[in-house]
Parts: sequence; structure tokens; C-alpha cells
Amino acid sequence: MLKNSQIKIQPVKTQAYNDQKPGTSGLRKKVKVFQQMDYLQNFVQSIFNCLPDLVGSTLILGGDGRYYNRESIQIIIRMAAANGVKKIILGQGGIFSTPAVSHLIRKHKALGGIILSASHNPAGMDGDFGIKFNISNGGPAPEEFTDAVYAESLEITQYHIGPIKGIPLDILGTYTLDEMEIEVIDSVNDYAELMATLFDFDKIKALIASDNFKLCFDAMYAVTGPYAIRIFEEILGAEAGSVIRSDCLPNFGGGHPDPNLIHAKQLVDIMFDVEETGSAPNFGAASDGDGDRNMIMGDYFYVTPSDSLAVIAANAHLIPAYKDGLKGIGRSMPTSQAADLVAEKLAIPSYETPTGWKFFGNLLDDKRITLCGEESFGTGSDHIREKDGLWAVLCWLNILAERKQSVEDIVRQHWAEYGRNYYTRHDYENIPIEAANKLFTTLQANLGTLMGRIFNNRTIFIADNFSYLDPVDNSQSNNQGVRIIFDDGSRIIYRLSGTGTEGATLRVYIERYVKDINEHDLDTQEALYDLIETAELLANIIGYTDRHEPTVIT
Ligand code: VG1
Ligand code: CO
Repeated sequence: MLKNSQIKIQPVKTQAYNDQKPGTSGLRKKVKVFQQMDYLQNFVQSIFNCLPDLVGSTLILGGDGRYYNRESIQIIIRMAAANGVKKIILGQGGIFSTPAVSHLIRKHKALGGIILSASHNPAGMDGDFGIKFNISNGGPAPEEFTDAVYAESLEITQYHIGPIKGIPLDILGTYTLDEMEIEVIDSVNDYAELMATLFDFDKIKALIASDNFKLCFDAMYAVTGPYAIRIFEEILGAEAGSVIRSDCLPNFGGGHPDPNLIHAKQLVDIMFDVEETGSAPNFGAASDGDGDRNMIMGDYFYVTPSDSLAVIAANAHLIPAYKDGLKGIGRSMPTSQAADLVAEKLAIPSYETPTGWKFFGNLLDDKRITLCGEESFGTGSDHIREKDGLWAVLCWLNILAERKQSVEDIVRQHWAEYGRNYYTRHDYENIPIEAANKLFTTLQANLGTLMGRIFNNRTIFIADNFSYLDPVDNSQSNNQGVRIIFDDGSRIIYRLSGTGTEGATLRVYIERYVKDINEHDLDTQEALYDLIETAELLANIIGYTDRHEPTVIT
């Protein structure tokens, strides 16, 4: 009888698809699209074709547990074996958070990692699925690589796939398929160990054990459940039940695991004590589908992601991993300028990058920055090359343990010292693509006429479409969002989302800086009222989309 390895498996002929262009963060489509004949196979083979060092390499593989995760993993394992990969390190049950994959790539010096996730997009049979490739530094593949994968996917005619051999995803151990080794490891261990090296776990344990401290973490039925239970409850001693919605369900419980005031309503209600139990926890947090984002709350208090980045930066010296200081801070262009003010005070450089974590990779590798963040609830540091939700939560717990103040007091003191950057993002989801394109073309065409014009007593002094020149490899990224910047530092930014799967999503980001402490108590939407009005006026959002309200305000 022939052994598997002796059977020469012929490549499978396939037809190219023309819609496999990765967006802000990998390829995201409806599950039904991914389930089309050879759709996943084509994309995976296109990735493999762009990796000259694939034969003999190690890859990390796992996903956020959403519907179609397990089936995809079995397919990818068979394809990796047939393409000459030497070893796959797989998360138990097919589960890995995005930051865990980033860490494991670095730890094992792997060639890269495949993450099956559509992050915050809803899951389930009728929901979304996605696939991201991370390179050997642990970070999302840069545009040059994703462009090459797309080009490959347009021309693909065949793929390689090994024999069917169901790998027991749930049982730890080492298996083989053809010549390839598959090691199924605990999804949480390595990540939890890394966290213990960065933070003062003893101090955090003491804080959590104190009588007057209670925390609540909302895993939103997505990937962080097992991570949060292990770290917060088992290692740091939070009482059982501190982690809510901790089961990692294939449909994320029917929800939308986007940690914001709308989608994490359950947590928000607990933190604002809407049931009037008289005992709102002191600290609340939530994470997204694949565990790379976070929302931070105090009792009756919400911290904007831009402020969270600035506060972590200003207090980083209290955290063991950053006690020797920060090299610099990076933020995506639409993120508020609060972190820049901290960088200025610390006399360290600050960088403004396009949206998407891939742009931070070079700055981190080149040791230009230590911390980075995005307004979309993503924060991270040089410990890995992805944004990291639980890491951000641990930063806050470490800071709280040191400062022994409430979340609100810490943020208010921050504003008193640096001033407050009022900030909001208005999303118009699922608008017709043509309408979105028309709005943008017109806005773009008008930019030249806007300089010097005055709206609500503010004069426009920059009106352009943001371009980024990467200072490390000199690559240029154009059309990264329309910026309207006023003479008082206020900004209005317009972008089209690159992660949606239905229609177009227009994001409008609005910011205003207020130094005067007597004006730090305004409601955010009220504080930004006139800029919101200007944003409508400049882009004629109602005219083009017939939408009178944003779908989501964060
Ligand atoms: C959104 C966010 C962006 C984030 C990206 C991926 O992109 O705005 O800041 O990096 O999602 O995050 P877009 O193009 O839709 O605005 V994740 O956690 O969803 O992979
Ligand atoms: Co995510």
C-alpha cells in the first residue's frame, strides 16, 4: 500500500474570482461568498504563491471562532501540506485571537500567520467571514504584499491540496499530514505568559482583591472569552462572573462584537447602572470579535479611544514594560490629536499614519515608536505587531493599581493638564456605493476652493486628501481620507470604510480642542455641534445619501 506521502497529488484546476481584493484588514466577505466553489482555496493559494520561502516554513493558524472557522482550517491545513509547509501551529479548537497570533509568529520565528476573522463584523451563516495574513514580524501584511496577492488571485488557474484527514482540532497534541507537522496548542498560554512579563500582576491582583474594587469585562461572545477568563479570573483573581458573555459562539450570540457605546450596550448599561443596583463596577472593558480592540469605561464614565491612548502614554512609566520611557507615539490620521500633546510634553516624536495597523509595523520595527493607537478602539505597543485589546485593559488596570484613583479622575486630571480633545465619529453604514463615490468625487473636486473659507468663525487652512510617506521604507500611500483642518486645530475628516461587506460606509471624524478646564464638562455632541453642521454643509451628506442621521455615533 502506498503511504500518503508517496501519492503524487495533482493540482486542482480552478477559475479565478475578480473580487478578492483585501481591504483595511484582510479579505472580508459574506460567508456565502466564501462558501462558493474554491473561493477560499483560490485566496489561500494566492497568498502561498506570494511567499517565496513557503517550502519548509512554519505558519501559525487560528481564528476568532466564527461560523466557517473550523471548515476553513481543515482546508488550509491540507493546502499548507501540499504546498510544502513544514509545520503549522494551530490554536486548540481553531481559536486564536489576532494579538495571540502576532505574538506566536514572533516567538516561533514563523514565516507568518493566517488569521480567520472578520473582526467586528457580525458572524453566523448569514454573517461575514474573513482571512488575514500576517508577516514574519507579526504584523498585518503591508499593501505591497496584499496588492500582489490580489494580482495573483485574478490570474490563478490551479491550487494544491493534500488528502482529507480530519485533524482533531480540539485535542492538544502533534499530528502529521503528509510530511507536515501540525501542533495543536493551548490558545491562551503563550499570550498570558507574555502579559505577565509586561505588567505588575501582583499589584493588579492586590487592586482586584481590594474590597472596594469590582471589574466587568464583556467578551461579546467572541474570541476574548477564554483569554479574559484565564487572565482576569484565574490568574488575577477577579471573582467568577466578572467576565460576561464569555462563551466563544460561532454566531457571536447574534451580536455585533464592536466594542463601542452602541454594540456593547450590555456593558454600558452595567457601567451606568441603568438598573439602579447602586453598585456599578469601578472598571469596565470590552473587546471585539478577534480580540485586538478595546473599550475602556469607569463607573458612569466612558473613555474615548483617542483619550485612552493619550492617558496610557502619559502614564506608561507606571507600567514595568515601559518604565524606561517611550521612543515615540503613533496614531492614525483620524485619531484625535490628544496623544500628540503627550508626545510633545515627553519630548518624543509623534507619527501620523493612515488608518489600519499595517502602517505602524515599520515604525515599531525601526524603534521609532513604542505605543500606537487608532480612534476605532485599537491600542497597542511594541510587544507585538497588532493592536491588542486585553493588553490595553491591563495597561489601565496597572495604572489604576498605581494611581489608586478612579478612571474618571485620571481622565479629568489628564484633560486639566493637557486640555480636552472633544471627539466623535459618525458612521453612515450601507449607503449605495454610487452615492458614496459621488459624494467623495465632489468633495475632492471642491477641496481647492475651500482654503481660507470661514465656517462658524473658523478658517480652513488645510483641505486635502491625506497622503503618507513611510519614513522607513519610503513607500507612499495616497487617498487616505479627506482632511479639513481649521485654524483653531479643529478637524473634520471623511473616509470610506475598507472593512464593510455591504454597500459603502462613510465615516466622518470630528475633533475640537478645548484648553479651558471650565469647558471640559460639555456633552460631546453638543461641544461639536457647529463642526457637525459644517461637516454636513461641506459634503452634502443628506443630499447624496438621503440619510438624516448617522447609523452609529461613537
Ligand atoms: C476599521 C477601523 C480601522 C481598523 C480596521 C480594522 O477600518 O476604522 O481603524 O484598523 O477597521 O480593525 P475601516 O476601513 O472600516 O474604517 V479590526 O479590529 O476590525 O480588524
Ligand atoms: Co479586530
